Amino acid sequence: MSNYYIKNLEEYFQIYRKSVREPENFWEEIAEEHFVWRKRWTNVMRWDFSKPEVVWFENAKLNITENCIDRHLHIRGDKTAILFEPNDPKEKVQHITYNELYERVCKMANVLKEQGVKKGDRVCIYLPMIPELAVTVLACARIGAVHSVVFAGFSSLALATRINDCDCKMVITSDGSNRGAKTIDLKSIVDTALEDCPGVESVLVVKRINSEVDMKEGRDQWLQPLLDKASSQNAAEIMDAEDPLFILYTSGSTGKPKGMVHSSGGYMVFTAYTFKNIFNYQENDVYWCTADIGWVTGHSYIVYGPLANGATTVMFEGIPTYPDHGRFWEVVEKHKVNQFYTAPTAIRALAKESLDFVDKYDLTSLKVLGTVGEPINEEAWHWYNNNIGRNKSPIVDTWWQTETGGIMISPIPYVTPTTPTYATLPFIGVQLALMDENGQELEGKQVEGRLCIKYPWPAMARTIWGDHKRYHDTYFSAYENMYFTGDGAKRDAVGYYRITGRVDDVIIVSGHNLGTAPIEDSINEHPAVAESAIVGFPHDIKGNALYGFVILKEIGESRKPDNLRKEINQQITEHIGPIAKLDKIQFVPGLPKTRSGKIMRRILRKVAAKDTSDLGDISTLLNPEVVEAIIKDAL
Ligand code: 7RM
Repeated sequence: MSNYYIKNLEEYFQIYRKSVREPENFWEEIAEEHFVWRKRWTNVMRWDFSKPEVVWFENAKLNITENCIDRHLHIRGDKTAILFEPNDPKEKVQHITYNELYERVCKMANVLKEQGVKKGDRVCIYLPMIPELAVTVLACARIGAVHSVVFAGFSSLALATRINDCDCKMVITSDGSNRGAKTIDLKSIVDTALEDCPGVESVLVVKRINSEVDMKEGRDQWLQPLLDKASSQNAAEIMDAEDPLFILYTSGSTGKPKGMVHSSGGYMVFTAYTFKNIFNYQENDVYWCTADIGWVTGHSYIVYGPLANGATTVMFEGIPTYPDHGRFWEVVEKHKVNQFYTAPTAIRALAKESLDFVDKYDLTSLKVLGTVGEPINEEAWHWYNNNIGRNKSPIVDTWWQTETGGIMISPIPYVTPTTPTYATLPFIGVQLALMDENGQELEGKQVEGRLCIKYPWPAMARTIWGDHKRYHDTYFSAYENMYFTGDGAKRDAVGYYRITGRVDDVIIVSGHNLGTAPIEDSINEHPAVAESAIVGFPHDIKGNALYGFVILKEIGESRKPDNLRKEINQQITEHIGPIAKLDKIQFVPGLPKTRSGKIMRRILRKVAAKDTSDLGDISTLLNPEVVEAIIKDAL
């Protein structure tokens, strides 16, 4: 795998230029040299963004698990593939070698088959960060079933919506999960969800916390006895490069989540190639991404990207603050972690605590640090660089999305000089554009606009499950022949990109995408609520927190405001999950609206940020008088 690494900046520019001038030749060489295919493609790619239609490695056949597991067995069968670090630091660590991973995935694949899961069927995985999660994901991929992992912090309602949207016939869950000092009853959340999921025929349950659970006769089974009986050999299903590998839901500007559909071949090539170069992974390194596999970061950079490179990937069940604020650094020391990839929100939370939690540990193994999920602020960047990287480990600020499948903008460590808060340069093969509001591309340096992508890349999502029109309308209709990301960005004097944040109705809280619409829908279901609008406001740990402006019905006004606030948050927790709770709720007499009835969120954002000196032009409002009342009572 010689020419797999980018060695210096000159080489980066050289390869980048080639990837733009001859994208097909470029990706063909990568695909040919670094992966195993059952059958070669007849055509590298074709595309038409007006439909949109994108095909990579047309007619090629493969199974991604042969690339992530089988092909490593004869060269690194005894190497640790997954290093499991439990929530409780006193519980034994598990080193799962490639040989063992092969066996576990094959057994699980055979169980799924015996239970009637077939190629193309959707399987919902609702599991905590335990090895079974990675094993189940891979087992689905092995038999060609489409996995839909739902983050185990989502509520039963959110789970039910996702199960029904893609007609999952099976759910895999556990009795419960460990989170710091708490345990969560996952099985009962699943039971509640399944009251509204008539299509689910069977539930497999992993034992994790040994809690009492209800097992529904004819539907629910413990997983372990099934695994014990299963064969440890399984012939991988041969998949088309364009066959869907997984569905992963992300928030949108309507209440319904979007099930992004990812391909098998292109996704594999791009996640593996980005992983190797962006983390500079070397054969004996230990790599740790702290994300949950319930998010895309976990799919691409805990499971598929690292395993396709034969890496050792750490899976951490716990939270950064348990048993204390030193946990991350304790784990780095314990496993001699070389690459560490986390979210700015975690860095900010830990930066608030005493440096004693850091200084106790030997962090000299670290070679590359990464961030993802939201813009990192200057202060957090410096804290990370000074105290964790000791000014020696480069920080890769990686920008990408659930929709892009893999990292799109990032420095290459030891190659691209970094600038705090800048994601820097497009990755190889990624053609960016900044657009102004009139649909003109902004050329040259020192410009700011909406971030678009001009040309397909192998890991881009192919559609939204069951709604191709929405895929087109959301991403390909704003600008002709371009994918619109929903983010704003600026390009500086040297051509580096800095992401400025969302320009649509998505708010990033602690690195998680939250759509305003589903949260507002949830608030509005409260019997005392007439209407609501939520906006983000700056929060020193979460990046953004949520501020709700709520109009009450007559009946609501006689009730204690704090009780109502609690009830509203309780309801959001039930509908979506605790991540979507509001930090502040202000009861207002009205919402500022344009003549076409659109809420002018710009004004609400200023109120929430306590910055109302310049509200801009509010003369177009239908009800300008309401603005003053809102400002007067701002929290
Ligand atoms: C990987 C992931 C996507 C949104 C994206 C941005 C924001 C992600 C960065 C970032 C600034 C970054 N997928 N975002 N990475 N903003 N700098 N390095 O997070 O689908 O959950 O979110 O996250 O707004 O559009 S995601």
